[in-house]
Amino acid sequence: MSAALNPIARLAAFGGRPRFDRALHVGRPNMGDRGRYLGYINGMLDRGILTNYGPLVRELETRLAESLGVRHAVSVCNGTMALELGVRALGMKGEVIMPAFTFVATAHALQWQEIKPVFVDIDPRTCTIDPERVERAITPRTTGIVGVHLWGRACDTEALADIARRRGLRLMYDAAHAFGCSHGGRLIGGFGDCEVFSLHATKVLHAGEGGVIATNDDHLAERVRYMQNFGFQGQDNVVFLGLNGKMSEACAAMGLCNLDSVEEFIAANRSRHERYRGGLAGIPGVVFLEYPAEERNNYQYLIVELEQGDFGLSRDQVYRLLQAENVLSRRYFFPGCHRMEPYRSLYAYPEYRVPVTEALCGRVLALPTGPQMGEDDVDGVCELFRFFHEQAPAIRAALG
Ligand code: T4K
Repeated sequence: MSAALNPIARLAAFGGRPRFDRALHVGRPNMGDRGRYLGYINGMLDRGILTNYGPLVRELETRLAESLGVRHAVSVCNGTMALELGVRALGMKGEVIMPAFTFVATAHALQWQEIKPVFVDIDPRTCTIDPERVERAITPRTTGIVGVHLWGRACDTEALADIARRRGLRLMYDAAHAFGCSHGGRLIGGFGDCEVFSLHATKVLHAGEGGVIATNDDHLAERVRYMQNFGFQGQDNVVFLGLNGKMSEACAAMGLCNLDSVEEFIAANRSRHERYRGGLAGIPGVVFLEYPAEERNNYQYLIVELEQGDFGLSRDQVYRLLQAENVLSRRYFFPGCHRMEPYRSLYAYPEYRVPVTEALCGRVLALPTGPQMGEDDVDGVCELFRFFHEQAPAIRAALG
């Protein structure tokens, strides 16, 4: 197979025609039934209710709360806003402990409110925040912990709940990647004080833009609801400092339409995951990120780690070679929040404090997956990896 590929890939690796004639993206939106979507939109236009907690937003919230098995699913305009509202409604301030290895929105949601994000390392087995490091990072100024269920793999919720209870801290989860994932047989959504989902276009369930705060705490849900609507309780009564964090009806229409099809998206993701696993098996230096077999996952992210010594090329070399082949992989989440502004300038985080994060940041690649990818596409990406490995000395020499 790789012999047949060789002429094309060799040319591409050195500036010829790419292996794929269209770009393969990470994060192409999953799309539900177009007719159903247009039905929701037509209903919205007929009613003339475009926002301010309309019927589509209400229906989405009800269905999400049912799907997640929680009492409240409060919709907002995006996942970052959901994080900010959660942090604020929980009364976090001072310092909050979170992993350095996440999308930067998790950190921004804290810093935007002048809370210091205290970055700690991750557990290499799960790539989620390491509870032992959390315990060691607590100071008198610490008010909370934000865990991130990275790529849908759950945090050690038991250990974190224990720390939060013993030390009197609030506990929130960034579950942006984790819709439809479980932990200990329980769906993610009901852990901690609240869990926050992103419904961004790149997520397994999306509304174009959107976010959700899931909680079983009636009081917290009420606070978040008021805060995301300028602090209004009723028509004239403002009870909190608030802002405009509302989800629009058009976004809710997209969310409802996709919720109808989310199990199909997950099934498609899973079949690509299995195909990649087979196609990449046995290539030295390619470590395939597995999801625990006993838990549910949405398989929205297809992650590999590259060990340069065994593979023969660095992650960054492979990233660029793939780009030349029209495979637009992503280095999620390079280089780690601690190395981004404003954190790099504001706080000093010597590398040794997050060594697992540092190592992973240099090795990780997210590959295109999902319904956009045919089986041939997956096979083609795997062939490229095999070819890059086999030709690594020649490629290294050519790249200089
Ligand atoms: N917490 C975590 C752990 C997160 O990962 C995120 C977001 C958040 C919080 C915040 O949630 P939101 O506020 O976003 O709801 C993307 C997404 O913008 C972001 O939502 C996501 N995580 C992050 C992991 O990835 P970029 O800058 O990498 O996205 P971008 O625009 O390059 O899109 C990725 C690819 O998707 C593109 O190559 C093309 C494709 N794409 C994208 C969009 C938006 C499409 O084909 N169509 C589209 O409409 O951040």
